[in-house]
Amino acid sequence: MRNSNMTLSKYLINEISVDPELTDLSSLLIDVATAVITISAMLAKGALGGYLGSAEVENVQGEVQKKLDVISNDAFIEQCQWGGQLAGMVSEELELAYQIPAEQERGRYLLLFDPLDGSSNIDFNVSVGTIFSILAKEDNSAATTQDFLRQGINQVAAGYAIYGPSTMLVLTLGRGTHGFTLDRDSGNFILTHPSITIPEETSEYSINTSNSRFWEPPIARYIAECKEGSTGVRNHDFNMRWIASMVAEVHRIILRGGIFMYPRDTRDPSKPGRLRLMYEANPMAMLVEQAGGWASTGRGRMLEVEPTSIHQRIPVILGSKREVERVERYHEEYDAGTDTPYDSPLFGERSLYLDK
Ligand code: AFP
Repeated sequence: MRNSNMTLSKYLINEISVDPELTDLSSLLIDVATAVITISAMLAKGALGGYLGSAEVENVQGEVQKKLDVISNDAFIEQCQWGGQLAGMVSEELELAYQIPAEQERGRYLLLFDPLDGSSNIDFNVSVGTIFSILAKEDNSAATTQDFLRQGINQVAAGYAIYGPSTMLVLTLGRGTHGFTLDRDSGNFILTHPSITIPEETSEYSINTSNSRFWEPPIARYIAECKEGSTGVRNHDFNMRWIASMVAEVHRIILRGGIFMYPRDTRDPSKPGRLRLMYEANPMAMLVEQAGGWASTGRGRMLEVEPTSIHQRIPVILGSKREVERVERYHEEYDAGTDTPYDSPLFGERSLYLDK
């Protein structure tokens, strides 16, 4: 599978030979990869780097930023703004869209990113990641907020970096999902996982079950059935994983199958989900679809959601196709009132899970 000669640069040169229009996009992706290497180096230092702990400020989401959230955000902006490919950027860490400095050449691409996803894990040396999405404008005029508000199907590239025992960049330009591993000796990303395919079926689910009392009935039904395993309607046992780092979760799922859910819940009616559409859900949805999986809100294809704001939250259900489709079906049946009463012991008190 591994081709030690296929660096990210060579891979992109191949892509350009198929479509010469990809030249600027490829340059931008090289800048993104350089930012990833910078972040990876800082993370690898751990406590020795002096970067751990809180920055003691809140971001636009009302979350207390870690020092590394701030540093990673700066690294991304610094590395990507000077190449002349970008019209603007959106980051989880910035309230407003970032404008390319006036003296700087602009391009027509828009970069949206979460510089450090799962940062609550950093202090404990657990895998974290970076997620990014790239859109294209018609021209290279300065980006307005409206320019970013495009459905995920318009993404021209998407990817994530996972900072684990090794650092990997997983990427799609719309022609499959491919994984590159950072060779720390040469500083190159090497294509180690070409054309990743997510197994269609799975026996593994990922969800934060501490939120179960806030779930909607279709999710409660799905999880109850998984938990019953071979004694219930699914007829086989399931396993569960929850790392609280979406990148790590998605990475495992695209390599060995599974379903990831951060569904809508009733904790805070003003928030229809926890994850952000533009720089978390959409890029992951593109990667997952390009790997043969499916990504949904539970009530529709993620990539077709019409965005309303750059920091919009959305319910996320993604991974192995058949499982995600099953969860979509449970939503459909519930919404139509045609879901059959569930006779699991967990549903003995059906009102536990269903609207009263
Ligand atoms: P941050 O980007 O703020 O670190 O949040 C990470 C995340 O949004 C996502 O990676 C996880 O799936 C989720 O949080 C875990 O959150 P819970 O603590 O609610 O399980």
